[in-house]
Amino acid sequence: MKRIVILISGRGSNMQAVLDAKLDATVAAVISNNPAAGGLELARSRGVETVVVNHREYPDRASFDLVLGDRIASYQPDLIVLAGFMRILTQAFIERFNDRIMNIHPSLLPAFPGMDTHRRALEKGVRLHGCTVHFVTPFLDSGPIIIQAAVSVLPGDDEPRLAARVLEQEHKAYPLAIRWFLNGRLAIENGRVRVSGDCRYPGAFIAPEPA
Ligand code: NHR
Ligand code: GAR
Repeated sequence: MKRIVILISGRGSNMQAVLDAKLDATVAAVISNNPAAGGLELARSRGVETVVVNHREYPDRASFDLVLGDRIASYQPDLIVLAGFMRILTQAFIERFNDRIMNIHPSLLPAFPGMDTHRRALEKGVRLHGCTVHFVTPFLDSGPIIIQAAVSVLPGDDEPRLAARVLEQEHKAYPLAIRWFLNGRLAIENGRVRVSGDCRYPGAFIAPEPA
């Protein structure tokens, strides 16, 4: 059985979607940098081991990432899933787990990397917004893209409404991307992801579409 470690900072709804997805994998642990993350309690209630590595207890990013990396490595994960994880990771950390870290970002990258994506999308007046699952590289929100899901921006949308519509897509797209990874269907070639086999996902406006 493949092993997954999930990193969270907050409520953990994407973590929940992964736990609910009945993947052919064990979630070995959920780790949070934030002791108050709501997702920790949810993980415990599902019988998943939880760990807190509080970044505030470390003098710099390098020392936090070393301890975080050691805790993660102790679970020998095949895949590390960032699910609303809010700390930028150092190059040394990324290289340690090369090509085995995924993130879900709440925008259609490369638009709106970083924070406050929904507010910025509304400010720019984009008509399509969404989420992106990508492999994590040292360059923030710039790693090879696995899957994207789009939603229309509607008249009267405010930040919470738009965020909720995107989040609904996140909960579909992330388990799908993880399933593809676990089934060995993702290859990184020249900085881009090739998905092998059938990628159909009926009912959602989602890409890549089938060959
Ligand atoms: N680390 C690397 N090296 N590369 C990526 O692509 C990463 C990453 C760490 C996290 C998630 C990302 C997102 O999806 C992610 C991708 C946090 C920040 C941030 O500015 C930005 C992007 C993401 C996560 N964090 C502040 C920091 O100083 C803290 C902000 C806060 O605590 O509220 O680390 O959006
Ligand atoms: C999600 O929308 C996720 O895409 C985003 O935060 C939310 C976390 O919700 N991630 C980031 O902004 C990463 N910087 P969740 O805790 O309920 O999964």
